Amino acid sequence: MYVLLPVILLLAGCGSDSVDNNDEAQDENPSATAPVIPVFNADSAYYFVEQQVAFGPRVPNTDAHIACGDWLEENLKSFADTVYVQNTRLRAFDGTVLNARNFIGSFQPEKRNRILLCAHWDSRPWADHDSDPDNHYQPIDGANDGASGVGVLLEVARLLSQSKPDVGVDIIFFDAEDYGKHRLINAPDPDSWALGSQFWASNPHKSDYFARFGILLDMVGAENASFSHEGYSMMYAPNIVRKVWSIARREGFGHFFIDRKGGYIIDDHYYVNKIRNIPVINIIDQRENTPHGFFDYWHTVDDTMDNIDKSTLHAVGQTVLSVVYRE
Ligand code: AHN
Ligand code: ZN
Repeated sequence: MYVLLPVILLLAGCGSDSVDNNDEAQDENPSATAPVIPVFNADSAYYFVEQQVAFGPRVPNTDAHIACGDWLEENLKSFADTVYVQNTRLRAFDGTVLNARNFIGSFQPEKRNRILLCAHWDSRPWADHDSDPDNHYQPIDGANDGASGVGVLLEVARLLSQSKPDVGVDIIFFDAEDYGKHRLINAPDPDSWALGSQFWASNPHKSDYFARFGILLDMVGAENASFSHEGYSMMYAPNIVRKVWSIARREGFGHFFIDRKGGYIIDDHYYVNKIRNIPVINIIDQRENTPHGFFDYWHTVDDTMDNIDKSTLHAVGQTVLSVVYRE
């Protein structure tokens, strides 16, 4: 009997959620000035990823895209102090007019000192890097490419609603990032990616909007992810890259956050840097052993829940929280 009791207590301990753990951490904190950093719940983040994928591919101008957008807005409203929705039409490289929505969730909007966190929520209409040519015009689930970054940020949003950091935070879910030029269609390429962030950068939700710095999450859910120093991040915000990577290493995530030079990726952060002059870095999974430089299933029909790894979501989510709550 006396053997069973500790087991039961242990199980009860496992069942308590991150909020309870948090309170304990606060009680035990020996220093009054050290920030209390919430515990990132990777199960919760994983579930947010799963729910997005369950709508089907979030390709602009489809029912799944509308339904997932409505779901995102509802979730963001449950966590943020203020939610802005930008509803607009954007012209894709092939002439298609995309009905697009950017969602902006503001936390402590009265604060002047702000940090921007962002990810894209749409998924690519074409698996143009699939090994099977029959799939080259099939849409992708985008579990990693799209849903992972949003899932991590929804969990960050949930935790922000429970305890306030010293800084204000804006979480932006950009639309129409992944409608860039199809590999096999002959068309002009420049600026065909990241249409939602290009729109927001030219038309921010508040005309005088500024954030001290920003972090973009792109493909943060694959097994053995490798986050190297992305080129434009180093060009526009080298000190932010160094800060984030050093916090990640201190948190024990040095195997994901590698101190190595990565490639230059045209992504949402590029336009926010270039057009809005806000230093934004990209935490993006770059590989040295694949033909395109990204994870194995990039822009293939295998970018599914089967290839989402909770330990990667956890490393990125906990790192972002540590950055935010230390500011
Ligand atoms: C280019 O391939 C030019 N940019 C990649 C940005 C991207 C696509 N991120 C996810 N999907
Ligand atoms: Zn993509």
